[in-house]
Amino acid sequence: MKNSIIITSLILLAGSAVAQHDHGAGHTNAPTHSKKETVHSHRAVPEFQVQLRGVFTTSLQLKDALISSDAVKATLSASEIKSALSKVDLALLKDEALMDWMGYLKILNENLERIAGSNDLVLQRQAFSSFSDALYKSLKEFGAGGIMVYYAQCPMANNNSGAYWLSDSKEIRNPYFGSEMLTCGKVKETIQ
Ligand SMILES: [Cu+2]
Repeated sequence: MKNSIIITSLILLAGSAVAQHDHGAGHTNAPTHSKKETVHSHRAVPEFQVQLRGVFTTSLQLKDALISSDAVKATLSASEIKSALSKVDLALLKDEALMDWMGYLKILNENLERIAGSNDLVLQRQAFSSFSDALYKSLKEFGAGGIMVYYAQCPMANNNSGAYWLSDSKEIRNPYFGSEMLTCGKVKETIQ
């Protein structure tokens, strides 16, 4: 089941890549989202937004597990998010939006696997940071299906280079240090 979804995804991605990027010589395959590049706006159809919203609401359990420094609960939550991700229908997207989602999906799944496959909170929190970045980009690009999402940052996480998380509340509960630094952080952006 899982493998067949991944294989289907890769086929779609490969097909799409050929269609999008076979423009002959002179076309550079630059990374799609470098910081300076204009952000593409691909608001997805409402059905896709609802599915993506399901991934976000399921991800709140993972955030809460990390807030309470519960590595076992984090592994279980990561598996549930993978299941929510598998319900997101690729057929609702096309062209560049599909390419973008395939990129985010790969990062989301890879980091969920890292979390599900570890009992080490340090590793889980690193993976959660990458997961949160990709989920943030997805929600920002495709829309959050009518709910308010808070994007918060703790500047001390990741050895003081900072890390972000997504929440359904503007109240700060930092998932990166647990009780050591529970209320450290700041809401940087809200997404709808
Ligand atoms: Cu902090």
